[in-house]
Amino acid sequence: MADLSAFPVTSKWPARHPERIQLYSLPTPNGVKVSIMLEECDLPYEAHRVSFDAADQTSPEFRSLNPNGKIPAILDPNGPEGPLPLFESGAILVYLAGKAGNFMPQTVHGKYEALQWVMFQMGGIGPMFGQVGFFSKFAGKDYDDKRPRDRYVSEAKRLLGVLDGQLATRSWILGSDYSIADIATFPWIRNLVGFYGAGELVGFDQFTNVKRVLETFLARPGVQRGLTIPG
Ligand SMILES: N[C@@H](CCC(=O)N[C@@H](CS)C(=O)NCC(=O)O)C(=O)O
Repeated sequence: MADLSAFPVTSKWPARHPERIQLYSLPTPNGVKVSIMLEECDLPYEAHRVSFDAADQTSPEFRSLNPNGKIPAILDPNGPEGPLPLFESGAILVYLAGKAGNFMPQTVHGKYEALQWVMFQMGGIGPMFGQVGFFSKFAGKDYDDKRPRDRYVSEAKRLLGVLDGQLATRSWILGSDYSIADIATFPWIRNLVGFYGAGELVGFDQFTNVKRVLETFLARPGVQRGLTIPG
């Protein structure tokens, strides 16, 4: 039986199954990337809810795992060199792809292509779409000056155009194979048009290839399960 007692996060969220990957998350666009990946890979894991209402992400126990105070984070009791704590959803997806031997191309060129699109999501789509949400749905929507909102909307449109071009001749971001690039990206597209309600603002209807692949993504059983975890 794995001993995770050296990790303070387990005192706040006790592991009932310490031999399984421990996931600390919420079903947000960054959080579900990891639950979808775990479901798609069929890896055994135990999910713990990090409640934003209770500011759990700022607790010393959670910060001992992620000093950046953001979900998702994992603790793998069976890491290659012992228990492995990990935060940043992109790094977690790369790690899990290696562990499961799935959703990552086998060739060196293919791997870097996958990483390139994961970075595109992490550095572009995630942060920019997040700002669109702030300025169109949350506190920023009441600001009189609309220039910040317009700047982020315009950048979100540009990024959607790049993705739409990539998907014009492909089933998934890398081609015919579903990968961590898709798992990183499509939860954010769903969130932009769903939870943020910014579809009209960014002219989502014109991005027909992104729309098509989003629908295929959302129809996957592993995606549907992952979107609700932790319940
Ligand atoms: N780059 C990070 C971003 C994580 C992130 O922003 N998580 C949000 C939820 S989607 C969060 O924990 N927000 C809580 C807070 O900022 O207090 C990743 O991809 O893991």
